[in-house]
Amino acid sequence: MEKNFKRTLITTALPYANGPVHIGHLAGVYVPADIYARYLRLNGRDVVMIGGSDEHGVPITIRARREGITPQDVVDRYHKLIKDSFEGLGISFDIYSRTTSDIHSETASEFFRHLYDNGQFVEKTSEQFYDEAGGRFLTDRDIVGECPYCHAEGAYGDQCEKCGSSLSPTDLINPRSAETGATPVLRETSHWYLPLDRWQGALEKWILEGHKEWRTNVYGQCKSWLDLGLQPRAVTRDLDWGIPVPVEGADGKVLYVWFDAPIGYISNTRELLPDTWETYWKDPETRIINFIGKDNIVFHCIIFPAMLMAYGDGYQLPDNVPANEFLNLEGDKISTSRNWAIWLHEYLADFPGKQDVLRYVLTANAPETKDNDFTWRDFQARNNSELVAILGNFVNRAMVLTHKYFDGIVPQRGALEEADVRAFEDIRKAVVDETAALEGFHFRDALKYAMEIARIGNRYLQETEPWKMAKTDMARTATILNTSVQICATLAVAFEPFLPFMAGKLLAMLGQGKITWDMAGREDLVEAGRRLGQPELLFEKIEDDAIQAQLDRLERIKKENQTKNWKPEPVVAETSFDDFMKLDIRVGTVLECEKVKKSDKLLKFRIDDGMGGRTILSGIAKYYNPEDLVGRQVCFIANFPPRKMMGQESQGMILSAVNADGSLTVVSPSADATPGAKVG
Ligand code: B3M
Ligand code: ZN
Repeated sequence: MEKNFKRTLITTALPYANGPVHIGHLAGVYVPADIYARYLRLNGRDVVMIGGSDEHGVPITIRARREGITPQDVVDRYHKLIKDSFEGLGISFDIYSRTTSDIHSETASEFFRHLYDNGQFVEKTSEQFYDEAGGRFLTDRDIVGECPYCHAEGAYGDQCEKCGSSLSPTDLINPRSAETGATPVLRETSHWYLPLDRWQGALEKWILEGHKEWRTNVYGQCKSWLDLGLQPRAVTRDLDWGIPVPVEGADGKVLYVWFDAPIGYISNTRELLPDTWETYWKDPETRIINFIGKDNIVFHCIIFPAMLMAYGDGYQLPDNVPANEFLNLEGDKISTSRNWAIWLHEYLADFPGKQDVLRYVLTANAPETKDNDFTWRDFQARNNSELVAILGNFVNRAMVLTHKYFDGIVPQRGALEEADVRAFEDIRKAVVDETAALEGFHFRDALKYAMEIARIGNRYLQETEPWKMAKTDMARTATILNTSVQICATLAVAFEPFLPFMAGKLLAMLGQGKITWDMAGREDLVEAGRRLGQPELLFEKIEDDAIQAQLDRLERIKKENQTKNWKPEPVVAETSFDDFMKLDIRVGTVLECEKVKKSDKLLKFRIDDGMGGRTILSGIAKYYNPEDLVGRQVCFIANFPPRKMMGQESQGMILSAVNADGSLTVVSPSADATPGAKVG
């Protein structure tokens, strides 16, 4: 472990170019990877950070077919969107390329060919569904039919989206090809498999013995895969979208997307560094770190390493795979198909100039050891009470006071007093803790230590009160503000990996050019006499209406989803006419209607029931303005016993329909009926 590496290769999971990137991707992979890369660069370490779009795989072909465009159109669209939005957030890839590049298909083909030539595959024949009309093999998703459970039409060969049952194509009633409508037939096909079982021992030794320091979630998943015993995995598919299998007699076959995608890390390194890429992959003094989400652990810790070992030729395995758990959104799993996400490109458009706020919140809440929740209220609170009130506030006070008392010129300091010495000591301690946390991939903790520096700064100003001191002792004031400016410089360094936009702004204000990590905590980084820039606010308050707009959007999406997935409640057990006749349902006219005090649910009705009138309470206050109901007719059950609700008596029950989104609609006669008329 404690090896001295010469260089670091950081890889980030390649997002599918099948949709935009959302906060779950960011929190899981790209923000932590970027923090780490920036931190290493500040340390002057040799580091490259590799990214790119994963542009193969079945979902891309399905989307293309649905939209009537080509798979290439799909990936062109999303690759650009993803690349631009990463750039907008300041994710500092050294290269962000794509798996449809020539260099990638060449690299992946050569990789396959090398394994093939060296007897690293086994070939196996199996039966798969084939579309004779379309002349191609079908994946489970390409087959549709009637769901055997809910009888919905258009269920897929792997799942019914209506009732959620998971299926296999043979379960479907009247299965047919989604593309041509033909009935699929079983046909023999042969594929190449990577015999993972051959690598079982080597993988156990490498992970279970050699990498006990990995995160428990990663180590644990690997261990359970290994304990189950590894099986050969198919690395080719019958598909027309992907990298053609580069051997004779493999027409219509492509590399499985999970075979080619990780090779994308290699291709992209080659594209970035045509002459030196091999040192980043084959020199044992290179440290490879894979940033991924937890659903990718097996591919990065078992399958890709087995591929690299099978290839040989000095390929190095990752030294660490800091996989994160999942981020939820407002208590619900993030889902692309349900549109339950905050999309990066939309965030950047809705909150211009607030990239760092998102980076901050996603790091403070990073799902490092368990799933975590993003909420807009927490986003607002962290901005307003941490970024604005602690970090922004300290820097602003230090800058404004230096301008006020010393015309923005860093004053010469005198001898340090106890408070100054203590502040510097505390800060250096926080920097040491932050450094250790960063080295250990504990980015949440690292961010807390960085914030601690700003807290120390605020406490220092509170204690030394330069605004009072300035009335009596300008020499002491000079020392305090000199110290405060030094603390600002430390903040710029300590926060650069997390909040690069803020750091850039702050460094400009401080007139500070290049920075390095070892500058953090220094007492003389900004020399006396230097002219500071105009103080600018680093963060601004986020108001309720901006947050409300986001919550409204999510509420709308939730409603849409409820309506889309809604099924009428099953009809209850049979009953008889006689039983029905026991309920006395009548029409009444609403004479008065008002909200019940202290209840957000209840409305109180005065009803003309043709029998002298009655009072009924009904839980529909969320869906109606009481005034709008006056004069309308309703149906109500007239022979329920009176019942107390919120201290008031209700003499019956107003009938309403329960809608897909849970809202209630009052049942009214289609034309005026006589008050008191019986319904039946
Ligand atoms: N495209 C899967 C994912 O986004 C995938 C990662 C590839 S990394 C080589 O979950
Ligand atoms: Zn179903």
